[in-house]
Amino acid sequence: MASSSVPVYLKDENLTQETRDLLSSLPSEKGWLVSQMYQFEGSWQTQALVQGIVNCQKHFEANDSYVILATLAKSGTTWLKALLFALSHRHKFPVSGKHPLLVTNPHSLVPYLEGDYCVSPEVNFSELPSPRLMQTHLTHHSLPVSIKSSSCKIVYCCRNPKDLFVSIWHFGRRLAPEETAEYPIETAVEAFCKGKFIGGPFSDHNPNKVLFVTYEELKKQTEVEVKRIAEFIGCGFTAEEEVSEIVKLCSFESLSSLEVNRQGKLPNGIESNAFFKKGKVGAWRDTLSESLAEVIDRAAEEKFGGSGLKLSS
Ligand code: PAP
Repeated sequence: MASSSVPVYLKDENLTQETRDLLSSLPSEKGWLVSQMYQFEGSWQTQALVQGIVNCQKHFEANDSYVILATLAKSGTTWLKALLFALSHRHKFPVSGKHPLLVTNPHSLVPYLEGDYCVSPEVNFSELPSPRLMQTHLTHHSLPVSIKSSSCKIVYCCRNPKDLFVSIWHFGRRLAPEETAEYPIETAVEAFCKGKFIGGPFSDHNPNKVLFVTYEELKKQTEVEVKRIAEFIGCGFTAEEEVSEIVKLCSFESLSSLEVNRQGKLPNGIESNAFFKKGKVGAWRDTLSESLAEVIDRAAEEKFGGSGLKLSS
């Protein structure tokens, strides 16, 4: 993979012999975004992410004060990172002051658990202010034991599969044009429906002790949902407090127009503006034909039908 903006978790460096041995025993397939994906504990990962998962499962110690944001990539991670940071630190950083979100990309304020562990097993989160916010794309099954056994909170956000696919598709083409060039959109939809994308499949992300949020509800009634999230993570709003300022600060329009999110790169090499494309529900219509949309709808119906979960747009 030649692109210079490729983040560390898509590269094949820093692999231990133990991980190399493990990888050689796993099912693998050519991927979109990366040349090879590996099926580890039921989901598809890059080599580096398998290393990161193994490292964090061994070494990460969550305690009750952690709040974990769990998502599939492109389901609203950046937005939720901004909201969780703004909510939980609002007394230290009032929206009216010099807010860190005005000068820092949300990804630099909330660490990416298995992504940080790709680089080294020695990751120190002790400097993070309390409550410690952490983000993961892992399924419940793969989470480090301490996350499951402690009383830390998990906020889980998901998104309708067509917008999710289209968001991944454009991100992938931007990040790794040479890899995705050989991958027509029809093949990518087929792979997506079979769960063959990094972090996939999209149906097996249902952890238990969680607050369940959807991108679509968050768009539709942002203030109501943001108050619900604040209550859940233990920093509910008083009757006098205004939620609208935080909602505005973390909105797509506000974050995507900030200099820090328009220019430059994150420490992992991804361009900061890659996380802000349209930020809309139903934007899949600009990319997917009706017939490809139906392919995803059918796959989603097979996975979610009968569960009561509605992710339509
Ligand atoms: P990640 O998992 O790689 O961090 P994630 O933030 O989940 O990505 O997804 C990016 C999507 O969220 C983009 O959607 P789109 O491709 O359909 O446009 C991006 O535009 C959208 N997004 C980013 N920030 C916000 C925000 N503040 N409000 C709403 N949507 C947002």
